[in-house]
Amino acid sequence: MTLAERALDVLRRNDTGLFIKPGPRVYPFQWNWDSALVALGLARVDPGRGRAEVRSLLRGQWADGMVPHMVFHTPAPEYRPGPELWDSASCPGAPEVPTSGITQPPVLATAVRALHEAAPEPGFLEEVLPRLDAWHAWLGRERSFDDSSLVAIVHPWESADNSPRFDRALAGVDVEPGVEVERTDRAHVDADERPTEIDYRRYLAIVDRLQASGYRPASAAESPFVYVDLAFNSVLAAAEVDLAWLWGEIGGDGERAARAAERLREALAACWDVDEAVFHHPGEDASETVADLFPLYAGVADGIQARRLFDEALWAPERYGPAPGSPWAVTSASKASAAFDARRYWRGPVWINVNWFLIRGLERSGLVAEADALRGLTLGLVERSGFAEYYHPATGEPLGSRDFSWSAALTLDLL
Ligand code: 2M8
Repeated sequence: MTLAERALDVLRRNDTGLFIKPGPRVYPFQWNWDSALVALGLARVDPGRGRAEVRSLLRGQWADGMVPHMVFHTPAPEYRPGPELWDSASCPGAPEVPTSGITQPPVLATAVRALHEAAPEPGFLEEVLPRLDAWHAWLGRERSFDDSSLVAIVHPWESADNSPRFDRALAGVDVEPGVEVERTDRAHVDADERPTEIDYRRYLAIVDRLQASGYRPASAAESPFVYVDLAFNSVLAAAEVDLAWLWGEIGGDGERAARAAERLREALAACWDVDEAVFHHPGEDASETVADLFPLYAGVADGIQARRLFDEALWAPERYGPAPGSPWAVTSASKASAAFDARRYWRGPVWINVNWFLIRGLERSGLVAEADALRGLTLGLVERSGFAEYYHPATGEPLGSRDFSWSAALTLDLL
């Protein structure tokens, strides 16, 4: 089988009929940005199935516009925490299907654009654009945090959960001693590749506290965990650009999306650090994780910034790039960071979705040869090690789940 045939085969095997699960065993439910990235890859080979994925995710949308991070279409007692933890039925505005009460990086509008550009389906944009707009508007309304226009996340599960960039905010979350935590994840994946026990307890403690307000704290600042994630905001900025463009396709009103895109992009651009050659919150240290590179994906780096970011960070052997003895890039945390861990997920390993966002960002910044180099390296990794959830940067060893859907779907797009 060719690489493309193998990728499609993974998606077909992970297809439950209702949705495509992220991986065959570890992740039996529908996850938000997983399904969006899957739809985006399917735009290349089967746009009809891609649109079905968008529709199934939107079945989980709440009345206030939020599209949740997990949708529990069917029971899967082998994964904890599942619907019993979230108890969405007791929350006002929750949909009929059980879901989680938090969200995830909003890639969906970008996927809808890819599907539309591949093969427009009459009526599809009219059906989904108002719903995407409601989700993005909810983020701007409920998750505004300071005067910067950037939005906050209220749980690490809303982004790359185990990343060291969340450590400081997470350390402030109190956990009750002696509470038993059921770790179904470690039935399938080695413990040294997954979050630690204390971090898992903190994840559950945040859910517990958010639940008291039906997952709608009076403001993001009221949440036990709050973080302004540049990766999440860069995804949102690009999605607002795509949504405004999509509204234009049907002569609709893309004004809110266009204005939001402009504000977000301006705020991201203001995060440039001329000394470190990466983006981070002004007045704070760099996170030393790939989030510092993500504004590239939002297209906010000028020519000089993009060049420096590539040479001095993304491709620099001592930070995120290929190095002698560690040829696989981009590492999810900088190798120069004290928190770097080559095996533990989001704390160092290479991810196909991260590389995909950065390849798009390099293209957007006019660094086409550099984008090609990263594309070549990424495809070389899946060719060699299969469609893993993440990979060891030194050995290329597949880690986490095997036959991982977004790795397969994004391979289709990269090819
Ligand atoms: C991971 O998150 C879930 C919890 O939501 C887990 O650890 O069990 C993260 O990598 C997340 O970003 C991803 O969407 C999810 C499914 O692939 O797995």
